[in-house]
Amino acid sequence: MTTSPPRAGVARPTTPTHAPAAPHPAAGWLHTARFLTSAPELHFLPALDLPEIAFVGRSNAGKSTCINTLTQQKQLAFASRKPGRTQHINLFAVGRQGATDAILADLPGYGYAAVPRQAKIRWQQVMANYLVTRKNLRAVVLLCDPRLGLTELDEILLDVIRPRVEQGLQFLIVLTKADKLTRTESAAALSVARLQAGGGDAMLFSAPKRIGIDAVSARIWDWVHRAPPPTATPADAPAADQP
Ligand SMILES: Nc1nc2c(ncn2[C@@H]2O[C@H](COP(=O)(O)OP(=O)(O)O)[C@@H](O)[C@H]2O)c(=O)[nH]1
Ligand SMILES: [Mg+2]
Repeated sequence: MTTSPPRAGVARPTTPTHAPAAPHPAAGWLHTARFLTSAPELHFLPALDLPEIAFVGRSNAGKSTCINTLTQQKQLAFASRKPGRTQHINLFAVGRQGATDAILADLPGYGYAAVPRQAKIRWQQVMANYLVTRKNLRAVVLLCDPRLGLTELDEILLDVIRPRVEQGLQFLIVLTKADKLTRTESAAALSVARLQAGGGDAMLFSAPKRIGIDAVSARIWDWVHRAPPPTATPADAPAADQP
């Protein structure tokens, strides 16, 4: 039997072997993110009973760009970058209006050389206090420029959260600006970061090349909608200063 060639300009109907995959709900869900509140210290933040995902990293690591890319909003993370607000913890609500089911927390960037010493020390206290005692913290995303690798302050942060990671706090290193690396460099940076992540994971990310956006979005969605909450919260743990 012969088949006639398709006429020019007329697409031959094809039967797809697989139905097109339904889009993952993570992207649409993250797009609902909106500014909730901003606070200079932990005790000014509202106590919330929703899983919270904290974004941390040194200044210039690409944290604002990552949050804006994941939420598909050009100004979300930059909107809070008003003078005097740079050292604040900014919270964003996620979920349909009236059905908020998670919080994104944008923590102040650290390691910026021009910041006075007192401000650096204050930052470390605010950050450590938040990471150790924020009850509803479900996961930490550490943004890292793989050309610099983890810095001393990143290592301190890892030490601070390690006990909570052992209790089920989720942890992910996002290697930003992956477009600046060759394939070989990316693979090497990823395996180093996976070792450094301890109980967590690492992923490559690039805003302009759109690398890792779906994977990081899906991971955040899973933390909120699939992962079991940590086994112990700071509320369950005995206070350190008790006999
Ligand atoms: N090439 C490239 N540059 C990026 C990427 N993400 C951020 N940047 C750039 O890195 C600089 C710092 O980014 P920003 O998001 O403000 O970092 P933050 O200080 O951690 O919030 C800016 O010039 C960004 O344009 C990326 O994925 N690829
Ligand atoms: Mg920023």
